[in-house]
Amino acid sequence: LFTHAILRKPGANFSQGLTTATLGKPSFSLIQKQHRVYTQTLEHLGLEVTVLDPAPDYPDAYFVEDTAVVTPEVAVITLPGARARQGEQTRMAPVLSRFKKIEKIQAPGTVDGGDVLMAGGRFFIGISDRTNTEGARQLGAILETYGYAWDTLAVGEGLHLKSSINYVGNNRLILTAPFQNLDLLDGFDKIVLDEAETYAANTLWINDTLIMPQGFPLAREQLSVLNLPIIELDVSEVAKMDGGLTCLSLRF
Ligand code: CIR
Repeated sequence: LFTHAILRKPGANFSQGLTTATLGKPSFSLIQKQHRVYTQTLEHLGLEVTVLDPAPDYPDAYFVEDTAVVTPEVAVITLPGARARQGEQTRMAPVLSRFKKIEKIQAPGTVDGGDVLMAGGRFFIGISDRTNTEGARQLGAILETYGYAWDTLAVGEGLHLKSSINYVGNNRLILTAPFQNLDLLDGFDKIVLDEAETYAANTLWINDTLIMPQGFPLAREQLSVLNLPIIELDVSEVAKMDGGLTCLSLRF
């Protein structure tokens, strides 16, 4: 059960963050509204939410998920793989240290939290343009000391592992087609997304409620077999910056 979440508000310069998306010009007032609704949704689900102020030097800093990997026992402060984002993690460390014991990824290792998936008590670490094998090795070594099993897998397309795979409870993954036949994921039940709806892979499972991005009817139908409440949120402006629902919070 998650009891806490940490978020950071997007700042007025958020559109200067990194992006490869070609979805148009993002609106500050609209992302502020979408971020508020997201915050309220987590509060309604019973989480105690800490909302940090924007970090003006880091336009991507509201994607807090990338700065840490939080387990019940420990918060591992990452070293984000994008040079422009290195430094966000040092802002997060003191905040998380109020809640958890802290460990840190060290250069030349890099890890973005968006590449780290916890599924059924074990960890999958995506190797991507952001997370390198040395970062994965360091993270895995820390997780092992707390009794967790871990594996790496290649992210391939998409920014982060969790752009393409997420855990939705009850031994089930929601994922895009390229990941469906991986031996490593054999033991899981899978919801495989339609090619037109791959963005819905970034669905957030919180205390047996599913929060999914708005506007993916096939994915919604597929998820309905889980018999969990589903909340759809509009994150159009977040998507324009290559982000999604999971990126906007650290949950623990
Ligand atoms: C970046 O490129 O780093 C940001 N614009 C988006 C980060 C999204 N984070 C995530 O998927 N965990």
